[in-house]
Amino acid sequence: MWSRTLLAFIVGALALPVGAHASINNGDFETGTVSSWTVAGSAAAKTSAIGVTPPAGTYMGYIETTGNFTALAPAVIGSLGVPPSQISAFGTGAPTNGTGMSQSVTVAAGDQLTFDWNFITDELNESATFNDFAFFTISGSAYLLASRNGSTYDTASPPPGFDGQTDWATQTYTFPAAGTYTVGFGVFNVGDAGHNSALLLDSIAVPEPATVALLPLGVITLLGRRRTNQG
Ligand SMILES: [Ca+2]
Ligand SMILES: [Ca+2]
Ligand SMILES: [Ca+2]
Repeated sequence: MWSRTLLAFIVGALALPVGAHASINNGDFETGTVSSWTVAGSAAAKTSAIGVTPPAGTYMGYIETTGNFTALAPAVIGSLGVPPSQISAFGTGAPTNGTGMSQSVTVAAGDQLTFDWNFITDELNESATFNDFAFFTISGSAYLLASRNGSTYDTASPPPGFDGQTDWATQTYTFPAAGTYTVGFGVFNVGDAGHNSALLLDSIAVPEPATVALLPLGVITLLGRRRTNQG
């Protein structure tokens, strides 16, 4: 009797719908590509061969400011769907070219986006005029992650072609309301189109809601009651 009830409870718990919740696709880049992401500019999945070790797995995302496949700022900003004024405020000068990468995700109120990022730049021994920067976007809003002039850098063993890196950091964002949001990332040259800067990304995710994690506690509680009743 009890065991059947318990079994029914466990099966029921496992079958509980997660709700209107979708995860980020290919947020760990372990496909070895940037599939599932909408790209404006130059993006790729990279390995530790570039001189920076990804925080998880073999691959990390890479978007850059300089090179033949980058895009002009208006195209990148348009792709990310944010007001240009928000972006120009980050760089103390007009952004020229770079890359944006985005995808949409459906979340519940209170869900949290988390990701690991590292900004690497070749601008550190150039004029401060060239204030390259990186940011993330949530639908119509942009948030600065790092800039040439506004961040501190580890210059001990820079990846080839760059002067330094911020090193990996974890960023979070809590969605205030349920809905479908565009999650985006961008990186821009400022002042000219030379001297590369790149934003490295990994483990971009919206973890499962906390209610799912609590379910095993319910099972443990029920087991505890069962023992009490028998004793
Ligand atoms: Ca990875
Ligand atoms: Ca340099
Ligand atoms: Ca630059």
